[in-house]
Amino acid sequence: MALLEILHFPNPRLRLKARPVTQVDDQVRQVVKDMFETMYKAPGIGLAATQVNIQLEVIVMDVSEDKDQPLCLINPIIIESDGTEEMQEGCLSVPGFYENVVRAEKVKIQALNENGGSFELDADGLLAVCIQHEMDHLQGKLFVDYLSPLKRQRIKKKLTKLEKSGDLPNSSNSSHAI
Ligand code: K1U
Ligand code: ZN
Repeated sequence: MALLEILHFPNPRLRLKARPVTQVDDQVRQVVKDMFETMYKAPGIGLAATQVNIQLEVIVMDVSEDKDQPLCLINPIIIESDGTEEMQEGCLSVPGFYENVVRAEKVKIQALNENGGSFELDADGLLAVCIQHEMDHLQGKLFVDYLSPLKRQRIKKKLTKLEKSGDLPNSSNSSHAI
């Protein structure tokens, strides 16, 4: 297994669109394993392949308290959505910043698992938010895109400075005021 490097906003590679996986083979399963290792180490509750510079529609997640419910989504599509909900979000690619975002309250998705099997999942709460956040990554979209241009610009400036100085903190151990 290998730890993968997580790209940080405003890296332009975070804006690339992922392409669907055509065959869920051993190479894809290795990417999934490496992404789980990277997500758990960060630590985070989700990770999209785009964040580790892989342009494939692959997402790993685990929103459980005990970190014992790994979930892999390959080529996910939202087939139903309902309601709206506002929740605070973070992002491993935007370390240290947490902001409220409005998203669908419930989503039903269809995806492939790491064995290539198709499944459907009804999600609400944090799981629904995380799925939508990660699916945005696959389209090159970040949660900062839902904020005002002023807030986004401030975050960009701070992260650019921190990246240059080598002081970029881990997302889980610090937060910044904007
Ligand atoms: O996509 C990512 O960068 C992962 C992101 C997922 C996410 C979090 C919150 C709302 C929507 C999507 C994270 O995991 S940020 C880190 C985080 O939330 C966390 C870290 C440690 C413990 C618990 C949560
Ligand atoms: Zn994110």
